[in-house]
Amino acid sequence: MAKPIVAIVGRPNVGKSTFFNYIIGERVSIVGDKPGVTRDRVYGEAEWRGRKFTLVDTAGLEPKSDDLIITSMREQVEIAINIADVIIFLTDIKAGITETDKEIALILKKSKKPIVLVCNKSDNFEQTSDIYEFYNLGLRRSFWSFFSKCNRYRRCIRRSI
Ligand SMILES: Nc1nc2c(ncn2[C@@H]2O[C@H](COP(=O)(O)OP(=O)(O)O)[C@@H](O)[C@H]2O)c(=O)[nH]1
Ligand SMILES: [Mg+2]
Repeated sequence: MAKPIVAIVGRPNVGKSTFFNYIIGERVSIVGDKPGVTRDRVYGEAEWRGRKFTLVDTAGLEPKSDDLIITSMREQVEIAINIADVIIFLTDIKAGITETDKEIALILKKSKKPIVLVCNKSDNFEQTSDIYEFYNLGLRRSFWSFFSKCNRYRRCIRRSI
């Protein structure tokens, strides 16, 4: 069987590249403080409990306005839906749901692909109750997980994938 493809989608600056690098275990993808630093898709090979998969960090060019961000994200999500077997939808628990997140959720819902919704930047335990807001995205049949570059939630994400 061909290796499954897992694509990471999400608006700029939610931490896609950081997450990708963590799973791949090397600093392949570019991480930055400014939105949109990854210019193209970056592919990496990953393995978890003997299951190999290809992880894709998607991005786009640097959109300046909210409208352009939404257009570029839409493209990114469509590409992910076309190429991936599983899609990781990364959101930022500190920022909460934004218009772009809602747009992405709408497109993902229409696809029949399995979705793993990740509330990233869950840096401390108190923040995890903010996850309830994400029910408003309507992704009820998806898997849910927390992630933070700095704590134990790193573990549970691999189980979800
Ligand atoms: N506090 C916090 N910051 C994070 C976390 N993950 C990523 N970041 C920061 O968020 C910024 C954007 O990260 P990046 O991976 O480039 O986001 P991308 O645009 O979605 O690929 C960087 O400054 C990261 O260090 C996290 O779990 N917690
Ligand atoms: Mg990036």
